Amino acid sequence: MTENLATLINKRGPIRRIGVIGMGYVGIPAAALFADVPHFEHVYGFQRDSASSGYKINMLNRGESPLKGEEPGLEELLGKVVGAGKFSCTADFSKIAECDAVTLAIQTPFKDKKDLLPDFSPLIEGLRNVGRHLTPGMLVVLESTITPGTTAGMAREILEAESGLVAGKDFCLAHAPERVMVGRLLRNIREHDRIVGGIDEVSTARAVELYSPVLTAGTVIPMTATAAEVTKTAENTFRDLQIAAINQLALYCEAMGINVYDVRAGVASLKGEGITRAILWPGAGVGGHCLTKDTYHLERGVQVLGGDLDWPEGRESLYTLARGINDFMPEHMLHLTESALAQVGKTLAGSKIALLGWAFINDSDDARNTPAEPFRDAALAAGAEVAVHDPWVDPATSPDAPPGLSRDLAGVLAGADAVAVFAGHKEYRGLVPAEVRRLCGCERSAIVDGRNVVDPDAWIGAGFAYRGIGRGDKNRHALRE
Ligand code: SAJ
Repeated sequence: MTENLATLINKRGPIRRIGVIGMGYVGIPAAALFADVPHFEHVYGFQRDSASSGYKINMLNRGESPLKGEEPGLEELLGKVVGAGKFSCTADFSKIAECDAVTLAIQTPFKDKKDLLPDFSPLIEGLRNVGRHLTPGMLVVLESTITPGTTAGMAREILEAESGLVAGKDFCLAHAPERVMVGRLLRNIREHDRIVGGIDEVSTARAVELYSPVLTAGTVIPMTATAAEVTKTAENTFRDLQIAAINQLALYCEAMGINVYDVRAGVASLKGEGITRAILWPGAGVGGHCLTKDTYHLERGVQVLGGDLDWPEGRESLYTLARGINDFMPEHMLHLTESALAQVGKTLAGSKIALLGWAFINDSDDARNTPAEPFRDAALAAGAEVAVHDPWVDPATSPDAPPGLSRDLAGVLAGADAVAVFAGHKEYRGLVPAEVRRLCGCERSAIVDGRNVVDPDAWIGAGFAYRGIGRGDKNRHALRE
């Protein structure tokens, strides 16, 4: 099997031309970094010319980044590689045939988390496009986070069916999961170690050849494709678990009348060899395209690959339990809002809530699966009016923007009975209680801090009813005149 493949690779020679399918938060920085490697001749960014995303093609070919949030160095790098003629974006997928290596960075959301059904339709379409133009000796890499077993299973089948070629004999196939975070995309790709897993050794080696030149600080960690899939889904599942642990503790601290941040600092102070307390930060919930679904990819992987799992039938897994805790936090924010409104003699019904921060993460335009959405929906269902403000999420272009999203803070605060902070944007860290009170224009208003961005004493002192996640030491305060 692999001799044939090894011969094909030797005949083809070193990787020179690369294709990246999916011009999003993962594909754009990856393509730009590949194009910046001196010995890679050209990189195609493949993007469907769709109504919602087609605009990216011309922007990228002008060397402009369609990503709104702050992405240090990305615009400059795009300008450089487009200017040098090393990167171009196209909707002509037939150019895949010119490539030595093609990567797929396509969203893999879940259709139904309860039944663990992922929506692989965008990925399948991408794989079909690759399969149609696959040539012997080419390398195909899945960068999307996927259910363990997908690379050697569904992906291989589609590529073989579309191309008539055989993976591991006629072409290389691997998984090299992305590990990027918005706001530091280039740095993450350059500096994080890169997990690379082929369906066989030749595929792994070819993928190592592709990624090594891009890394400045990280190293490539080779393994099998399935181990790479489990590594990625597990690292996000563990992060979600760590966040659930501190969120549960925050709920306990509120009930016990103490400050979770004191406790967190205390727990984090225990250091020494072998002792690391990866204690994270509590908050209004977990959003994004990763932590909200990767647990389910891992759980599904066990179903797909794990024949003889020794675990009591029907007993919930620790990981999905953690998902449940993090999904509860927006509801908890509503309970805190209700309690604060009651302290100023109001109810959810008939009140106006100013929701500050629609993005799922600080100082970013990324609002995928934002925890602010279930809060807004529940508050509306309870008869409240909800006005949403976010300085980053663009109402005009963001596919995740809620109706009425505004960048006019004064307008959103006008008449607000309660202010609920869902994202820790820097714009909210400087809010002045007296100014907010003036803008709200109400006799009494409430502030509910889901990201620990405000100083409770300052707001209590200004006559607000204050509530904060984990702030049991302040949530039972008396109202000030
Ligand atoms: N969050 C908390 N408390 C924390 C950290 C995060 O409530 O202490 C919340 C955030 O507010 C956000 C959500 O969790 O709503 C996710 O935040 P994140 O910082 O995990 O951001 P992601 O989802 O973009 O990044 C994660 C990272 N995974 C790990 O660190 C294991 C990143 O490295 C991955 O590349 C990314 O998922 C991904 O693409 O998989």
